[in-house]
Amino acid sequence: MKKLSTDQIDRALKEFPGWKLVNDMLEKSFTFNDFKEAFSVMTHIAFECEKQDHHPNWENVYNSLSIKLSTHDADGITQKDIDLAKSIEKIVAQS
Ligand code: HBI
Repeated sequence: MKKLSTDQIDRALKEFPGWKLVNDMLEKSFTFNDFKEAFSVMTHIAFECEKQDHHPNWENVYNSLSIKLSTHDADGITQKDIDLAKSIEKIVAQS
């Protein structure tokens, strides 16, 4: 899978606000009402990750969830990271 250029990433990120490119990773933090909601969203995301065979670096502290995406095989950002970020936005919007 080919690494995306910064321009390509910037263009893709225009579609969904809040994601930042930091140290070659896409990252965004979310805050939920409580731990149960955060963990429920994480569970939905986890199943989507399995479908896409693409997995985040993530940290959950009570009702907060921070997600970082990169493609290990490409050592940078690929379309797989953009696609997963889109799916995460959809899942969070439905929570
Ligand atoms: N998840 N973020 C991320 N990056 C990868 O390169 C990756 C993955 N999940 C599974 C996966 N690659 C498989 O294709 C194997 O390379 C482990």
